[in-house]
Amino acid sequence: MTAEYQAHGDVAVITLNNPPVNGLGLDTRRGIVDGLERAQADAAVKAIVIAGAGGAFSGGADIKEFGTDKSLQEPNLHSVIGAIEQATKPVVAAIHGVCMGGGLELALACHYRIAAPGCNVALPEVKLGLLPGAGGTQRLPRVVGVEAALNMIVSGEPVKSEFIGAVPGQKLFDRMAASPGSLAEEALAFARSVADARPLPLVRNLPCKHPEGDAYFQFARNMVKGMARNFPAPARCVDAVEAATKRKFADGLQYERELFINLMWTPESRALRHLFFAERAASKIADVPADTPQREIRKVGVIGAGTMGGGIGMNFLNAGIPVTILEMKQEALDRGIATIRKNYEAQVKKGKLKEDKYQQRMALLSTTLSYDDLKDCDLVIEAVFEELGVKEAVFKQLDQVARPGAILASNTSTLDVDKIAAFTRRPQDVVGMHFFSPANVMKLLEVVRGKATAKDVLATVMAIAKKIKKTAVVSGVCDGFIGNRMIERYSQQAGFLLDEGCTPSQVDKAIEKFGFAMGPFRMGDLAGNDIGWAIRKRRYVEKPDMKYSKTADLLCEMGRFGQKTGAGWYDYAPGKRDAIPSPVVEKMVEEHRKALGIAPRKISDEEIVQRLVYSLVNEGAKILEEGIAGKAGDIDMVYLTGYGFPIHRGGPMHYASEVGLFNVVQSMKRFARNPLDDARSWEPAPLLARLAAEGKAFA
Ligand code: T1G
Repeated sequence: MTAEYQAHGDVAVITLNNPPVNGLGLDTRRGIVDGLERAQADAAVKAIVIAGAGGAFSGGADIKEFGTDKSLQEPNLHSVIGAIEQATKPVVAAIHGVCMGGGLELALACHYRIAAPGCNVALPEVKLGLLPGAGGTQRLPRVVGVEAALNMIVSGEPVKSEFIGAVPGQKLFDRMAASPGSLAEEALAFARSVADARPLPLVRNLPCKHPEGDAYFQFARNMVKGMARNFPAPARCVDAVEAATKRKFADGLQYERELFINLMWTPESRALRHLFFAERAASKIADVPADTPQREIRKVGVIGAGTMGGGIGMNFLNAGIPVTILEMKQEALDRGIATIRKNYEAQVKKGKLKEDKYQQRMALLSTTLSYDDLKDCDLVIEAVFEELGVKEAVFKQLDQVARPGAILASNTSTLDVDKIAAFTRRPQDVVGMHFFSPANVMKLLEVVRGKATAKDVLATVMAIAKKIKKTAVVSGVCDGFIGNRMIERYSQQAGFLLDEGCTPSQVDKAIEKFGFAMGPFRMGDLAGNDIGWAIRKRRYVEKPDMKYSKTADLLCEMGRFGQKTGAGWYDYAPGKRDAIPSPVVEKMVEEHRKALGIAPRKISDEEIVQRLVYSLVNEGAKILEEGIAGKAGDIDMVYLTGYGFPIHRGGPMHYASEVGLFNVVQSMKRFARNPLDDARSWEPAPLLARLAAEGKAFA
């Protein structure tokens, strides 16, 4: 059983023991109810304690059960909560570590609660697109007050138990234990002290009012509307808590239940639940066991003090890891260090970084012009010019000086990591660590696994990625790895849409309405259109049969590289970043169409979005099938954390599964019939075609 029963004299203790966070799965719920029955049937038992084994009281309902009948199977969480409230002997919750979601709701049903300090207390359901669905919106306001409860429920953020316990008049905790270590004993003693107390106190019987109800909830609704653009749950949280102040408890509970069930089936909640697991699964590599020994990373070397090198270095400084940055020339080094200082000083100015922390981080930074100073680094990351010859020189030097066992990483965004590894006598120590610009800001890190990359190198890099707060996703070696390989198809479609009748701002507006942070043309102007130009020039040689719109090249031939040249797909006022539709560009596109004899047609937003998003999906399916990405969820994580895909859509692969792969393939067949499009690129990846034919989704 994942809920163990033990009598300690006249107190029965039911211990939740469902690792890793004592999720309230069916088996655990059964164990609680059985334990309550056993304790009430035993005349020697005067009181009952519910506690959690390991580091948590309970992390809430078992999210893995959502969408399965297990989560509804009796005893469901409501029945367990009812059994606790109706117990004939006092039930005391002994809370430590983590008390979240259904775990907190279960504790709120107990007659008493004793908490150890340091426990994270939260109702985080809103982060899953839900709201507390087992009484949390009705009980929490009754013990911590309406406003504190609503803040916790709408934010989903944890609050430390000692902070709550210190609030005058709070009724969440009847007692604070001295420490997590003394909680068990103190809970037993407290249970004995209330063994004869009658009537047994119920949170549901406490009053729940707000002095300026209507005004407060109107204010709350206005606040929530601003922060919850694409998500329905926060507004429903306000509705549920308001019901707690206006309806009888039972009615409020029923209303909460209705709201919860409705939210459970929203695409936004399905997307957030998918991403909850996808984010955690991304750090797991199928053939690298979780207990693979890791190499210790005490000191990091970065080669190249340019924009990328400096940003990469900052990640490690921020995590308290000493960094040595190597450059070839002193002025390049000075420029790089000055940029790092400027970045930190900007954060200090905004109050995001304390001055002493800034100084601490700079104290961890050393610079050098000599490879010899990298000899005791445990991890060296090169961020030099993206040209294989330059990488070869760097890795040959590194091979000479780096200590045995040092991990040698390349920040390359397109080059073959296997070729780079072959420049050394230690290919097993070579890996790609592809950061995204700005490297100290973007969460995504593509960890590129070479054929020879050792498993402990991968395990170490995935662990250090977590330490520097990156979302690491493993990619195999191919041109563009996962993200850039997919965005190439996306950009290809964006160009065709211009040829066929769209303006840059029409395409951008359509995809930004879908939820992307930035459309392809605004993105190009930000990143620099010359980057794509260089890749296409290479592509024209390597893959002459690959079709592209010429507009992007024409734009670059006009020197319109984007914000960095003051003009790109859009015009920009001097020193400003606001994208202004450009008559010059629109004229260039019109003339280009005329030269091709293309009569422009009106293209719907729906077609724009489908062609852009499904081009990602099709390439993603190929990446999955080739084993470049291990899981569809990994591809979603790449696109969310590196390319601004809308979170409420769950990522390209999840979104395609939601639309239905059959429908995606049907649309692709329609696009393939468009003579101006590239029929070949709409041939469904075999995996996509198979899943669609079988009526399946991406796993
Ligand atoms: N259900 C199932 N698995 C869970 C889980 C949960 N509630 N919480 C965590 N896990 C798994 C997670 O997938 C990972 O698994 C492992 O535990 C460690 O997680 C009616 C319906 C608790 C603060 O939203 O916030 O109650 O990858 O890496 O950093 O109102 O997990 O190892 O196989 O995050 O120490 C509400 C979600 C549910 C809490 C621990 N509860 N979890 O953080 O570890 S809905 C939540 C967290 C609900 C009721 C409703 C965090 C944590 P694996 P981790 P961590």
